[in-house]
Order: sequence, then structure tokens, then C-alpha cells
Amino acid sequence: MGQWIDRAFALFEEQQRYRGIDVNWVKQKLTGLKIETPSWGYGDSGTRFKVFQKVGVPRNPFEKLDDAAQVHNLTGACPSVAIHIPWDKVENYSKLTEYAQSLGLRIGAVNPNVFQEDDYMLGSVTNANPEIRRKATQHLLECVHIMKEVGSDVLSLWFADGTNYPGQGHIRQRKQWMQEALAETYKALAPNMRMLIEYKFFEPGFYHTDLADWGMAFNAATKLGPQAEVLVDTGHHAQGTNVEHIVAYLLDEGKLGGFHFNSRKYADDDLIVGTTNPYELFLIFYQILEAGRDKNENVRKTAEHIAYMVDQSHAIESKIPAMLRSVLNIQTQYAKALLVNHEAVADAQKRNDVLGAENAVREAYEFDVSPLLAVIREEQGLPVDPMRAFLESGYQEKIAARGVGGSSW
Ligand code: LRH
Ligand code: MN
Ligand code: MN
Repeated sequence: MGQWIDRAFALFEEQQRYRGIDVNWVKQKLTGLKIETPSWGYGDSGTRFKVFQKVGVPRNPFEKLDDAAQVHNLTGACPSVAIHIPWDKVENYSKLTEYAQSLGLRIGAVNPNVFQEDDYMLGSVTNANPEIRRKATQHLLECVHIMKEVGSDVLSLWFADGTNYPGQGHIRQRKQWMQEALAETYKALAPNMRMLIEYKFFEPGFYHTDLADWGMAFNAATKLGPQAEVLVDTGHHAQGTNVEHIVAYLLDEGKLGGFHFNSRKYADDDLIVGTTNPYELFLIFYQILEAGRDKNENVRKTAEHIAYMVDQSHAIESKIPAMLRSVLNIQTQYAKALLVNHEAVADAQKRNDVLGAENAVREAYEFDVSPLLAVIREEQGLPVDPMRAFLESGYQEKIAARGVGGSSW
């Protein structure tokens, strides 16, 4: 393998040098990209029609970490794992933290869950019943406490709150209740913590959702202060929405906090990242890298501290290979975006050269980055083909001993 990689990479390097791209910088950026995987992506999941139970699915949060460690060991890119409470509730969070550390991992974002209890059927922090609103806010506060125990600096908030029928809820009143709960939670954050506010335009509410789009999340975050930012889940927009435009806008406002990456064809499909929309992913990274060159330091800093997270659930596929596929696809699109020649784009834009500008962006996407990825993996002592390495490792066969009926989300 080594020989073809070296030859292909030499050609790639020459090609990029000719285009004015610094391949060493590209390699540095590529190895610096860290992607958080979600604990719930290792458990059983499905659609509202059926959750298929798989053999070997983790039975507890510790086993989820075991599986996440496989993804990190093979890619070197996934050192942190997001947890969802109470899906990942444990008696002793220091034990979970220490276990993560023993595997070379750390706990990442803490996701409160205020959508799976019967009490929350008509809303959590926006429920008309003040006791339920209090219970939900208490859970958010409990999660800030858990963050301190596990050493997390990201509180990732998503609310299923919404209504199904006109008149079912007082929309403006609910908006105020939402802000009150967020403000109380915000106050509990330690100075190093960030609160990321996720939005989604529908589901489970089909008439209205309290935080339906980036504008509402942005407004809520702006009112709260600098530690609150917006989280963009790529599956949470209406068909045809220009997600990279939202990304650019939030970057410019210093309010882009993180991503939940997944792929979608129709709605919040939660499919493997980059399977149906790789060009969109590339264009998102193009916007981020462009913002990373901005003369405004705040914009540059925002681009640097983005929390990249995967949020996917697997109805039919094996969990660990599916997660690997997502991570590899993200790396591929990031690598391609690193090849955009921003001067060439800016130059074409200045001349109002529409086709020239479009070409300067697209041509980066058309390069084969596999030699580059192979080389950076080799240099880090990682398998050149992490998917194959996993399938040949025997791990999947080993975890079959867990049987069926592992944890599900
Ligand atoms: C909601 C969502 C949110 C949840 C996760 C399980 O659709 O994207 O991030 O926490 O799914
Ligand atoms: Mn999400
Ligand atoms: Mn979602």
C-alpha cells in the first residue's frame, strides 16, 4: 500500500502547490479536526414504526464508551462522546469520567432530555402547568451540575416543545417561558461553559415548535449573553434551506456554537453523515474556513471553537461501522474544503465573474483527497482504511456476547 500512497500523494502535492495551496497547512488542519460522537448513536434506534434490536448493542453507558473508543482508536479524530441524560444516567459520574479517560476519551456535550417523560407530552419548559415547567428547568440545572462532575464545557439543548393545533398553546406566552428557563439555566453555567441552543422546524410538534429555526435560537442566545450560542443540526431545516448561508450568518455574528451532523433526504432523517448531501457538507466547511480568515478576530475565534458533533441514529445499519462512515465522510469533505483557493474566489467575486467564482469553489470539491487522507493516517500511525481495519478486528464478533436488547434511545 505504502508505495502507491507515496506516488499518489506526491502527485497530489504537486498539483496543489501549483494551485497555491500549502499542503502542510492542509495536513495540520485535517489532523486538528475533532468530531464528537453521540452515545445514543451506539444504541438501538429506529423509526416510529419499529426499533430493530441488534446483536451486540451496548447495555449501559460504559459499553457505549467502549464502542466510541473503537471509533476514536481507528480514526484518531473522535476523542469525546456526547451524553444524553437520563439515557446515560449513572450512579457515579466520576466513575464514568474515569472510565472514559482510561479509554483515551472524555465526556463531551451534556444533553438534557426533557421530551421522553409522560409529563412532557404537552411541553416541558413551555408547559402550561407550572409544576412541569419547574421539573423541566430543574432537569436542565441538574445537567449543568453533571457537566461539572464529568468535566464538560458544553450544554446542548434541544426542546421537543411545540403544539399540534392552532390555539392549543399561547405561542407568545410559551416563548417567554422558554426564555425564562434558558435564563435560569444560563445563570448556573460556570465561566468556561457554553450553552448551545438547537432548533428544529417540526416534529414532534406539527403545528408550531417553540424554537423552530435559527433566528429564534439566535434571538434567545443573544438575549442570554456570550456563553449562549446556536447549534445547527443539519437535518433540522425545511427542504431546500441553504444551511451554509445560516452557518455564514451565525459565524459573522459570533454565534455559531456547534453542529449536529447527519444526512437527510426528506426531514430529520438522522442518516450517516455525507451520504445524501456531501456537497452541502463541503460548502458548510468552505464557509467556516472562509470565516477563519476574517479580519475580525471574533469571527475567527468563533470559527475556531465550533463543537463538531455527530447526531445520527441507525435504524438498519451496524452502529460502529455507521459511525466510522460518518467520521470518514466528514474528514473527506473537510479535506476538500481545505483545498479552496480563497484568493481565487475573492478575485472572481471582485470582477463579478459569476462562473469563475463558482468554479473556484467547485474545483476544490472535485479533487481526489484519498492520498492525502491516507498519508495523514499513516503519519499518525492509524490504519489507512479504518473501516476495513474495524471489520477485520474481530470487535464486532466479540461484542456479540452482549446479546440483544441493549440500550435504546
Ligand atoms: C432532535 C435531536 C436533538 C436530540 C437528538 C436525539 O431531533 O436532533 O439533538 O437531542 O435528536
Ligand atoms: Mn440534533
Ligand atoms: Mn434531530
